[in-house]
Amino acid sequence: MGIKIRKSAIHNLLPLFWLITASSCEKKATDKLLFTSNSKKIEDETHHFGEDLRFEVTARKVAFDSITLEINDKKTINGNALRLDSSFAHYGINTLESSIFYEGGKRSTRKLTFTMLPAKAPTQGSYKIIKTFPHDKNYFTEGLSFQDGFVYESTGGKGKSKLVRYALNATRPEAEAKLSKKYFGEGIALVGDSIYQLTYESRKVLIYDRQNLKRKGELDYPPMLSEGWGMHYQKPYLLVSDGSSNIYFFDKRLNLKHKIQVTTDRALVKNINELEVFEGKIYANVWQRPIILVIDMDTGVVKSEINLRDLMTKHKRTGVLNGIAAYGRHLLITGKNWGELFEISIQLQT
Ligand SMILES: [Ca+2]
Repeated sequence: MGIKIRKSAIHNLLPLFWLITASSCEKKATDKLLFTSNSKKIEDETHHFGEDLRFEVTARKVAFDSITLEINDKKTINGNALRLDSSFAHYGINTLESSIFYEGGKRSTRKLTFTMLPAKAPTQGSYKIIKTFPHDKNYFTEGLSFQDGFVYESTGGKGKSKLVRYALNATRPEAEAKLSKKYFGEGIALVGDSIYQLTYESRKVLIYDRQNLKRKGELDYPPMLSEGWGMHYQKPYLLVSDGSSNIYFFDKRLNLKHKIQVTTDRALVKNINELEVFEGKIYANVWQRPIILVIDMDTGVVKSEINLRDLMTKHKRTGVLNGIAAYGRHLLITGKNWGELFEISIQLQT
């Protein structure tokens, strides 16, 4: 039941609301008259480590005493310029709060964001098909893992979502768990004796026994995750993507430990999807693009990009690439409703 408020009570509250709104609007307007700054330029431009970030203020009508800058709640400096350093800034979106002190202790604060990108462009990696295995065309692939001779796959679709386990080369699963209609299966991670499965919009991680694929628990999504897309377990972290540029690092109970933002020299990369950690780097699909990104696990910087467009064209694959699993020194890759699962080797330039 909703909370009922008498009309007269709302009337009594209105003048106070107007007062607060009016006074904060007035203050902002006054601040604008008092100071102008290059905040828009800071927000629009991209920034790099080793460069200076300069917050330029012009005072109008008043004389200001001093400025402090606070970056990512990590570093405060007195003054209007600082050299960008990895001890307090990171690749992706950073926050900057400026405080301008004027007329004997009065303060005007402004919050803005600035974007840090790496200077170096990703190198172009290449691949070679080693072997082709069958893949069930009915699988709307959302997550792929491989361990001890078996492929683990999560498939999506309302009423069609499943978690399946099959031997490489097999066309039928030897174990499967169907999801109820309310769940849309997404990325999976093999976590010891368990399998974690993300769901798209239901905000639940479903937990299974790895041997028999029986459900044995679930976890709620923490608030910072917008949706569940890709997942991988790299001890001690569960890596999770949610369709943004972020890759979150959680513990096994979904407590956030840290996150990275995926960047190239040109921009933040959105729609990070299925994940796999392979040879110390994160390999990620980008939704609706025929590429695999090779991402530095500490910084989020895309080191290399592998374009698989010709593989898709050659095999007339229209469903998007969305499965990556480490397979010894090679990768297994597939896509939504593809008839094949490809074993590929990767060559990266350094
Ligand atoms: Ca994977």
